[in-house]
Amino acid sequence: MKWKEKWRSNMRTVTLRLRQNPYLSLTIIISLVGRSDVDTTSQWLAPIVWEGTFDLKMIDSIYKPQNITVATTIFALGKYTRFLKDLLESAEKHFLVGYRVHYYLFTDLPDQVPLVKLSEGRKLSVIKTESSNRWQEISLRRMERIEKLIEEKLLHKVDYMFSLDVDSKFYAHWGAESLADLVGVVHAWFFGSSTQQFPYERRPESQAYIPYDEGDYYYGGAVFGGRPEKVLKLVQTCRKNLDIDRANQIEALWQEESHLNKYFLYNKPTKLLSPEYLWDDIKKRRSFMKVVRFTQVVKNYAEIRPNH
Ligand code: UD2
Repeated sequence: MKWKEKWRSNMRTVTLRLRQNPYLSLTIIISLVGRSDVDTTSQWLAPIVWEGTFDLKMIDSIYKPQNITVATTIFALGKYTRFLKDLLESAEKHFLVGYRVHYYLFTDLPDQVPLVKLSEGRKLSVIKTESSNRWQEISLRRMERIEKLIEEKLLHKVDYMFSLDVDSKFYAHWGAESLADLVGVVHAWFFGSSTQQFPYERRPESQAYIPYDEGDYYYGGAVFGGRPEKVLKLVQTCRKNLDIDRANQIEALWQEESHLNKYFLYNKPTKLLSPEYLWDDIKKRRSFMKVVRFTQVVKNYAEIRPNH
């Protein structure tokens, strides 16, 4: 259908719906019209989730009756425990509200886990974890720890899962529209950049190597998810490649994020979350950002990391 015909037909639907229900929310109107200012599908036809591209009522009517459980892994080692209160409190307000969520919290300091009131159907388990004196090691070892957790506790027991960076906060709705077999988030700083500008690992000696003439998106390491069996393949592959790199005494430019990008290049995510799902507090908000759902909070790297 040509765009003009599509536009006319969309407008007819909007007018009709408005007549039927004048209180129809702006979100639904936008979702009928769609988004023309951003790509809403990848080249392999995976949806890219933006405000205005989904009908939440319909999505909830699909997932709610299934009574799904979503596991969520969070690592808070050393001084990063200070981010837990804000992250968990804001998650209870915005993250998969109305769904069963099981937070798995990895920390070396269980005493510093704040008491946050969780809604019905939601729980939190603390997993005591050894820290390291290198932040790079803390960040990249998440892969093997998630691998072990999936094998021991999540496989065939939960429906979906996410891994989230702890130095973050929810500001708006993040719901079941984010669920799929394999989910990646488009990195806020590289959305719209050319693939040559992506900070992929470019040294062929690393298992995370991606040549300059390849690539499609640059994904943030702070958020990934999907069905446990799909995420297991992802974390297993990244862990193995991180082990090979370690044996060869090379560390990829952005640690596990580089390996994640390599994995997603050859094992495409079935759903991409737009930068609404991983913004950065220090980044100026752009016009295509109708909403910021989840964002990295500002932190003083020199003060907070064990090494800098
Ligand atoms: C980027 C990525 C991050 C990861 C990292 C790897 C985004 C937005 N961020 O973040 O996901 O890929 O690069 O280099 O995509 N942590 C601790 N204690 C520490 C250090 C780290 O618990 O002392 C954990 C914590 O969960 C934190 C995560 O590791 O959220 C990533 O570390 P970071 O936030 O310092 O890394 P950053 O901001 O460079």
